[in-house]
Amino acid sequence: MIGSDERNQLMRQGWLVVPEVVPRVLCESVINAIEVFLNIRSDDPATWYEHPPSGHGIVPLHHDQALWNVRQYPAIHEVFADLYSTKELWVSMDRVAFKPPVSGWESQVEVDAFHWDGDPTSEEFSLQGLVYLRDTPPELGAFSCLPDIYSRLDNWLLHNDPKSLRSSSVNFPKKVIGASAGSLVIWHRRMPHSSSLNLGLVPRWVQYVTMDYSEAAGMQRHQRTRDFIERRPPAWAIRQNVVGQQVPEPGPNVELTSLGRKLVGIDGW
Ligand SMILES: O=C(O)CCC(=O)C(=O)O
Repeated sequence: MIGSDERNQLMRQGWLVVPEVVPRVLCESVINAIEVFLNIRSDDPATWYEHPPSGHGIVPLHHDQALWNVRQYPAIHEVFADLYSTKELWVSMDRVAFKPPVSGWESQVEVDAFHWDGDPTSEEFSLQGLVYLRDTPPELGAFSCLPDIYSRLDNWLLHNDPKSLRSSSVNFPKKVIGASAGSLVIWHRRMPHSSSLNLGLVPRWVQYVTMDYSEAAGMQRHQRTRDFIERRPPAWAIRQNVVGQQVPEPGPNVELTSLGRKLVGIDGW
């Protein structure tokens, strides 16, 4: 249960950690799906570096049953329902990430570029989130953000072009947010964010999950239902064309609970 204190904290500081929302067994199933997809082994470093890396270690997998079991896990919905003050939400069909410890590959990609995924000038209340699938201390490439820019964003935008974020971000303290397996890290869409270098000894594993008002602008029910049934990544993910993306994604049909059907948009609330 998220109370007004946590909601206020999220609004004020731009981020919130809800500890251990998802059971470890569900997290491990997602890790297993990533291992199968990438043909890697979590406990075998020799397999970690065979794939072309991308900034946060994005893995273009969206429709595995294990990912859906996390998305339709009731406690995740409860957290977002408390934050949005309505249970009538749709879940994102976002992907997962696998980021091995630094080993030279990180020099080829921009791993630390702070950004917004949407328009930072928008006043809309909209959240983003991820679940750490294993314990993720800060040095393990944890989520990072710039609360000082967030807290004075309107003023910052008056004096800065959003495109300058990359260069100006060096002047602001970076908050690196570690948490235990199953924890949900949520941030306001106006928070500049990134992930940090994995300076640990083991990979970082993440599933991106968020929710938004159902019927929110731009989110069409028939498109979502079709994406789900046809195992298609969301259109924005197809546009990004991450290496290894398959459209549609192969695999057996996903089973949804009655909550899951509502979170997709197949059934109404
Ligand atoms: O993976 C992370 O920690 C940050 C992800 C990110 O930057 C994003 O979702 O846009």
